Amino acid sequence: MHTLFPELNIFPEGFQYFPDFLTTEEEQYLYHKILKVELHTFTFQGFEAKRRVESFGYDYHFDSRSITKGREIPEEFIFLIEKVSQHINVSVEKFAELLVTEYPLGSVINWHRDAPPFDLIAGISLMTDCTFRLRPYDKKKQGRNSIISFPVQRRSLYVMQGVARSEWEHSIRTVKQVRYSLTLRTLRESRKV
Ligand SMILES: O=C(O)CCC(=O)C(=O)O
Repeated sequence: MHTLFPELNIFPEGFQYFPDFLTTEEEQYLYHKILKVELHTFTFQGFEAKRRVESFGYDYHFDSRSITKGREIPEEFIFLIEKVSQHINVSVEKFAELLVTEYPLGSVINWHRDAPPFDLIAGISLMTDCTFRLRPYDKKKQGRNSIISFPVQRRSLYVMQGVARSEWEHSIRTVKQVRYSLTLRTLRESRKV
């Protein structure tokens, strides 16, 4: 496993980090494709977040915690799915959803576990680094010393599954420059619609 701190392996089981996953050319290509995606402000229970999103493949509805089939994943992102698939040895067909997110200057993503219908999460970061944080989901295990905070660099890939996905939650600290992420998700077997 390639991690930023290979000698320390600070991550919970099921979290992997791969710096320099994209080439600079691939990052630029994807950035220009993202600019063509019609993003909308993320809202949750009536509150508007600063970040803007669009999903393909499946759409997750936060209020009902359910998914419906979405628009097809655009052709220009397929090479990315193939690259991730090869890198982590998960078949292309398993990647059911692509979420495109723009984090404007000063935006965050607060502590959360990923949406229940999804299983493996693969996150690709573009245009700037961010500070990513993990902490136990169980409130009794939370505390200052339980937070793992580390840089997630532009052009990197992280993968969350297993314990890191189910027993930990994650957040991203305020971004200092506009960040984009492409999140690929597989579906839990029981959630296929
Ligand atoms: O932008 C990222 O890398 C994290 C995305 C995320 O956690 C989410 O959309 O739930």
